Amino acid sequence: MHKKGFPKGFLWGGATAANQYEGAYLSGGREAATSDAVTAGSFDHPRMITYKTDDNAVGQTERMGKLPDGAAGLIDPESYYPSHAATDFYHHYQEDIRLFAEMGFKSFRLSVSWSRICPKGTKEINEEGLEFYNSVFDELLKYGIEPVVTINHFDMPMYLADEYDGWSSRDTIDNFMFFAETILRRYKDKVKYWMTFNEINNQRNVSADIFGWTCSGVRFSEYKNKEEAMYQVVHHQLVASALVVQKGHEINPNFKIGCMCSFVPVYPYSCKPEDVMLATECMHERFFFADVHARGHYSGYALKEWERKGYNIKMEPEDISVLQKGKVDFIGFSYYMSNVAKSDIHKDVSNAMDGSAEYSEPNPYIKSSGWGWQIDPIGIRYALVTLYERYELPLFIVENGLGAIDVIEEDGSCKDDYRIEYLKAHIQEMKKAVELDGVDLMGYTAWGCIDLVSFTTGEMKKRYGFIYVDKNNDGSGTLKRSKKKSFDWYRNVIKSNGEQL
Ligand code: BGP
Repeated sequence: MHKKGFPKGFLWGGATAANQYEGAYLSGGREAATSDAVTAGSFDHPRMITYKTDDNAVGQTERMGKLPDGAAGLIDPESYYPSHAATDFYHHYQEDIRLFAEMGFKSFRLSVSWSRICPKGTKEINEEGLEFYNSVFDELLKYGIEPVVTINHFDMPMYLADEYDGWSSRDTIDNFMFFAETILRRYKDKVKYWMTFNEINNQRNVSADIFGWTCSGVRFSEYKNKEEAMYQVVHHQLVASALVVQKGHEINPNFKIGCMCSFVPVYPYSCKPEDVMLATECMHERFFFADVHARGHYSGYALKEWERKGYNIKMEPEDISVLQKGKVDFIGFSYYMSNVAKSDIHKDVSNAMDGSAEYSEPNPYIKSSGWGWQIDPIGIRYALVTLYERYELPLFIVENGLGAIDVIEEDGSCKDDYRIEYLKAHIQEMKKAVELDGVDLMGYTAWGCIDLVSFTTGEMKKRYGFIYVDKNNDGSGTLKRSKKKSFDWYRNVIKSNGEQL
């Protein structure tokens, strides 16, 4: 019989990240992370990194002094840092999880802040930090919500960035493994779904320091060859990810451990063979990291790129077998937009935060969000089919959503029909991938299910949530939570297992 709809046990839910949601950045024994030194920005005003160790550094940085205890040296008193308080999940987790449960969430994606568990990133544990996440997991499990944990989402302890130059150093693998093993062991009976590094492939954008800095504690602009430095960092992370997969399965064979990549499909602008071939090359960039995670080795085009450009990526002899033995159980990915490649253009896109690249043109057939992200629901089906046919692994959409400015009416309501429309169109296409294309899809966690800080701009006004949080771009606000119109809509989607959209 032809089975219709989403599978039983489909993991509907929402997604967040500590650096954008948790706040309490110096409470409970936590120390500063790289993301805490990034100011708020806007669409046309890039976020600034206000900490550096090198006097001659260039880029969007300013010298604010040496790293002291806590964080004083990374703070510019004139600037606002949205991660410090964010929307304060730390003090609101019970209230927020109650609201997620009311929507019927089957899963909730969050990340563990490394510097809350190991304040300096070294092998010293902060018991209070472990206790915090323990309480969060208990609260989720109380309502039957599966935690989906990103081990590392865009932050690293400041101390490691300072002393080791972050992931440039091979020693960081060892420190990270200590942190990862600590949480894998501690929560082995509470958490089943894990992902290693959030959007590991975003770092490929070496023209904007924010990606390398937050993900890896490295400012690629300080390197003579930014791209080579990025590949070295990423090699260390890929090895660490493979070690986590192996260690995790040893700790609990039932763990499902995945990777997490940002997936922005690239279409050819036209049927001109040059456009088609360019799009194929651009897709190599998209696959680069997932290929290693899923197949356990670097693909031919990757090795050729290094050879052609004369890159010398340092590896230890055992790395090849580590990568091979640490293949992921599933592919987690974010999907927000698609892109097009046109062979006869080349633009400067340094600091572009709208997903555009030097070869891309706006797609004339689709609209964009207020932040220039091209809205393409069919692209989510294209992404699912492409990834599934390439890897034949279960897929998990762990981020998707519309960043928009919400208006609170006088009666306190928020009529976010545009968000409902966006999500509905994407879920419809996602359903086709399951029903028609036979994709093995584990779940769907909508990004920023409760309002949180935008990563690319640091704004509050770029909201994604079903739940509104009273907090403004300048940090003011009561933090009061209220339901948007999309709250009831999503509750019904989950209740009907995606049948009623
Ligand atoms: C992804 C990140 C998230 C999140 C999301 C939306 O790249 O994994 O952390 O922020 O994008 O982006 P933004 O917040 O910039 O709108």
